[in-house]
Amino acid sequence: MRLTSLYDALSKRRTHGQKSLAVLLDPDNLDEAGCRRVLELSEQHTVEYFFVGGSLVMNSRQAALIRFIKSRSAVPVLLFPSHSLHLDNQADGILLLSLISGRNPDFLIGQHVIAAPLLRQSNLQILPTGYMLVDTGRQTTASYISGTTPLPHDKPGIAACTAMAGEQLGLRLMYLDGGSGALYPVSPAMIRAVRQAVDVPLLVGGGINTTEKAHAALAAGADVIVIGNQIEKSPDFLADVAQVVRSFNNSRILADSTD
Ligand code: 1GP
Repeated sequence: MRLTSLYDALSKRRTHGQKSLAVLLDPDNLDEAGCRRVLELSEQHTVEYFFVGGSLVMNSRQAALIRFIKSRSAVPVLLFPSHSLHLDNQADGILLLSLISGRNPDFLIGQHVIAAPLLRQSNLQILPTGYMLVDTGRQTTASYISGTTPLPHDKPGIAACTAMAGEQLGLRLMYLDGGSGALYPVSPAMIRAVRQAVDVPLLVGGGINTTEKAHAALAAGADVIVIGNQIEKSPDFLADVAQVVRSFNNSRILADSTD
């Protein structure tokens, strides 16, 4: 399997220390007005990716949402599927998630076997992703639906070894996720431990609902922060968090030019 241009771009950004913002749009939660507002804001503030998905997605709503985004925005759309049926060729790519924090074979490999021939026929760029759910204070839809136990919040060492194993198995991205609407985000200590353990780009999401939490995740080593709920609730948060990412990237450019 050839690595894709979306992956190459992300990997290059990581090499240059450039951070990215991904906005998660859940077809089951978003109304048209909210989506319109998010798309308008993404014209003025840099959003690197739209992730589309959720744990209980209805396919017709997902297709309509992707069509809506693609008709109005040039930002790449990546599927963030919770099931092999959640494929859609209108998107640019797919986070092909293997739930490596869990021990449910269906989400480690089973769903992927079902999806493989469909993916082969599609034009979707494939981003093989080690997906790690982290305990963040309450059971999330993702851990309930997947029937898996999330990584303990205060055990960065387990997360680091899990990511290391995922990288050794050939996964090209790691995603630490507290789950949508997490009570608190993945800890900076865990992000740092995973960052030190692997070289691949690191995505972090779940419960990032303030600019301080966004900054903390980036400072600890996240390459991409993923935000869903808070932008759904209050679309203008997109502008605030994009500003945090921009200042991070500008300070890095400044540091490089004075080296
Ligand atoms: C969930 O990481 C994403 O899978 C986003 O979480 O909705 O809490 O921002 P939030």
